[in-house]
Amino acid sequence: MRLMMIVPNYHCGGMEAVQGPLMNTGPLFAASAALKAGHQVSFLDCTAENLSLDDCMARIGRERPDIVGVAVRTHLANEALRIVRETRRRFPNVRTLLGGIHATFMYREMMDECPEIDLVIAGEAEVATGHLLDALEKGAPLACVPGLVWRDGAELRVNPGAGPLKDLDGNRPAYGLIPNWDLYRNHINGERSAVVQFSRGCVQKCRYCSQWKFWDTWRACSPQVFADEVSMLYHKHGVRYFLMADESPQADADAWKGLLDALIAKDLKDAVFGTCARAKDILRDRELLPRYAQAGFRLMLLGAEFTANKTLKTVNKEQRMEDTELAVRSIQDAGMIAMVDIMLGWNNREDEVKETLENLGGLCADYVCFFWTTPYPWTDSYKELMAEFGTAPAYDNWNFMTFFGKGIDQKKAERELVKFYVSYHFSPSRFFKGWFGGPLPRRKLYRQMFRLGVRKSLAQLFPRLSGLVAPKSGQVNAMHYCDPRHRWLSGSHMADEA
Ligand code: B12
Ligand code: SF4
Repeated sequence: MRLMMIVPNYHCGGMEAVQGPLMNTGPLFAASAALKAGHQVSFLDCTAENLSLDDCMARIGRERPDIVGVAVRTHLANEALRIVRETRRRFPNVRTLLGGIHATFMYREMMDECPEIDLVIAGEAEVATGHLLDALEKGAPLACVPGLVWRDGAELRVNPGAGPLKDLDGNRPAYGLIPNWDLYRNHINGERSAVVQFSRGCVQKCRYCSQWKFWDTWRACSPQVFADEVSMLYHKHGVRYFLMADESPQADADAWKGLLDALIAKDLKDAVFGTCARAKDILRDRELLPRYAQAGFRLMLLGAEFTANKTLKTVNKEQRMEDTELAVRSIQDAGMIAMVDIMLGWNNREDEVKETLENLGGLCADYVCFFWTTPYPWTDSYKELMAEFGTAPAYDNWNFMTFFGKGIDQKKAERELVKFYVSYHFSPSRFFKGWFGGPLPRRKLYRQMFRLGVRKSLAQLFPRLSGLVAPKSGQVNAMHYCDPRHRWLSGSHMADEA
């Protein structure tokens, strides 16, 4: 069978503006078993190539696949439906398949709304995609494909899933499907980049988080397999920036230490790694942090989320603001850059935004990034947040950049955020520490990111300058986003029983 994996085109600023155009590895992982079973798979990243729907259809027309598989995260859902509908209209014999976190939890809503969707794989898709293509090729019953949602006449059948994938070593992403690595030149060091994954899942259960329910249990591949893969990307494809897709890669102290040793043994000069980390793992590893830097880790992203310890407790975050502050200092002392995420709007109140900005004064992070609270339908806090916010925007705007509530004037708040960015990142002490402090690799990267931040902020404040000041690669320049073109919908999107 010929499967064509498609990433819908989507740009919204935010992390793409900071990190640059990075690949969606979901379909690459999902393709692994299918390739091993001898099926043909291709990969079309409409985001990286900034392709219109027509361009996307032209590619399908050229490749003539038997089945089109579309990656669906929440912000991609509407564009995914457009692709599916247009595929059916232009190529009636091509089957349509969806996968990804949004399709996993919201398949019923999607399939009810769009009869052109033939199939959905719910959950981790490595094993199921292989089985599905085998079954379609042999005309075998679809009931045997784990986690598959399919149409049996007018009925929707939901096959039991296989559970979390255990064999991570045996199901590595098919990076070989990437047609052009230059599409993924990041903004951090300007080099080719790859999104890589060591572990899946998280050991915490934050109430707002959309991730831990998807992955269920925490697991990792073996450090050697991961290091070999990274080394292959470095030597064969010239990748120099690696962003980890993991939620909490350091959760198992021994596995993480093994990974650092394996990477150090590879001696990948100039390789830069960025990863999320929990403050508590950083504090546990304070002695080990120089080894992180030695292995190439330069950019550590901490989810501080809230500055008020009371809110952190309410959301089950299992960390205090003091932990983040100490983790930030420890990361910097070890010669790495500490980025911190803050979530705004939880209480739908302007004074909370103001208080958060005031409380951040004591945090010495190199960069602070803000996101608006986004209540995904399958999260524990969804109902209470929606009761407060009342309305939800169209899925295109579920992107952490759009605030759902009426209690905060987003435009006004973002003007305050820009002022905060300038005063925080240009404070003389922070500026000198970042620009001149720590070892050379840290200083170099800091300066590069600082210049980028200045250019992006100028483009944000004075859009007419963006042609002059913004980087040439990538489609996105604004750090903030609120797209008035999208319709605001009333009503809620209820979680399904997936
Ligand atoms: C790396 C990353 C990025 C990178 C790269 C983005 C990219 N192109 O993928 C950057 C930094 C640019 C980024 C930006 C954004 N991101 Co992001 N990102 C991630 C991160 C950390 C890893 C993604 C990943 O590679 N996962 C590993 C793969 C293997 O998992 P997977 O995609 O779920 O794939 C599996 C299954 O879902 C399935 N599958 C996936 N696709 C398909 C397709 C088919 C056909 C099939 C059958 C199966 C299938 O099979 C895979 C293997 O089992 C995730 C969190 C996470 N751990 O997933 C957030 C995450 C995907 N991002 C998220 C968001 C919201 C964004 C932004 C909107 C934020 C912002 N405003 O900046 C932007 C959107 C950018 C864009 N253009 O789409 C959310 C999405 C939430 C949701 N419910 O949909 C996540 C889940 C984080 C979160 N906190 O909730 N992101
Ligand atoms: S620590 Fe991060 S990944 Fe883990 S549950 Fe909380 S928000 Fe989600």
